[in-house]
Amino acid sequence: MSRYYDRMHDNWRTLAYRKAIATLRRQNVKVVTKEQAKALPNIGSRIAEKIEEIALTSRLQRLNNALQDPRDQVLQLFTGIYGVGLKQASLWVEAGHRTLEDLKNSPVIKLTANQTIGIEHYDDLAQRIPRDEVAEHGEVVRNALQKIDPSFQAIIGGSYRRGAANSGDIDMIITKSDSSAHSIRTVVLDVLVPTLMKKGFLKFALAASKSGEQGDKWHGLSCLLGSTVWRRIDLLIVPSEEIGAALLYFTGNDIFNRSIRLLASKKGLRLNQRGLYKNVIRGVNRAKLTDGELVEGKDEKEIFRILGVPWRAPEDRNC
Ligand code: DCP
Ligand code: MG
Ligand code: MN
Repeated sequence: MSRYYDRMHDNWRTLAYRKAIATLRRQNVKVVTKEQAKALPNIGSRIAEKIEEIALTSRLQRLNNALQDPRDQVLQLFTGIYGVGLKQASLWVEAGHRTLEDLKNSPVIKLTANQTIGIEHYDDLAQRIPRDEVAEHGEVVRNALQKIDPSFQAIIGGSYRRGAANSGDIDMIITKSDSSAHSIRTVVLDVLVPTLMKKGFLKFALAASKSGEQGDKWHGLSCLLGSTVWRRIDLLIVPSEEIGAALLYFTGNDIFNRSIRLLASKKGLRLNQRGLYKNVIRGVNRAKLTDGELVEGKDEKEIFRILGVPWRAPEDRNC
């Protein structure tokens, strides 16, 4: 169900199921009845009923229906295109489109550059990336970067840093000691990316969907020499002052990040991908009124210590 809702870009339900799954994983006795399930954290009555159905019948009717409904199947196909949301997908379905070919050949649809690439590489981008291959992509980036300037560091973050056997994308955290975001950005965007494009490793720059943080990230597609499979890669530009907070943020997972941020805010602190701040003035509903003063940004372990949270290795952050 979580994967189904994720494909439908229903973030709220995806998260609800992921939290319930995490709770179930922690149990050491089989959960069979809905009452048993409902008594556990992060499991509401709707999910509890589904748990009981699965425990008793080894299947889930709601999921079978969802996977068999033809309209849902087309929606899943279309929302599976990189950069296509539920709204866009629904409009295409309403207009009578059923296949990727329909979209490509339609005389009226104007696909964006991202969507065109998303369709051309649909199967590649739907696959998870084996851990060894993530490491190889990281190695290509690191070697190119250190050839430009040996004092650069390139760390693979995201699910890879959490020890995952496979990843959805490659998250490369790029930093250099005593360096500003501006100086790192200049090297990454003006030298590293063009070099790797020319080498044929980087294939395509995806237009960022959200502006704002835009300048500190490069989203694109990469492909190992001798392979034909294109992968999603993020280059994250991090000044040395912020490397601890950035490592924390870009290691995730997203649920862990939410919890630790909430914990910080309950202690009157604020944590984001740049640092841990104090004396943040908040108004109603914890709305932030001032940025506050930086307490720690450089050292990941130090951020845990100041928050009073025992150190959690990246492998233990799969919430
Ligand atoms: N992140 C977050 N909240 C989000 C998106 C991302 O806190 N809404 C943080 C935590 C993630 C990290 O950024 O671990 C990298 O984002 P990814 O989307 O690449 O997620 P992962 O690397 O964790 O998983 P995947 O293997 O699917 O890439
Ligand atoms: Mg990732
Ligand atoms: Mn990513």
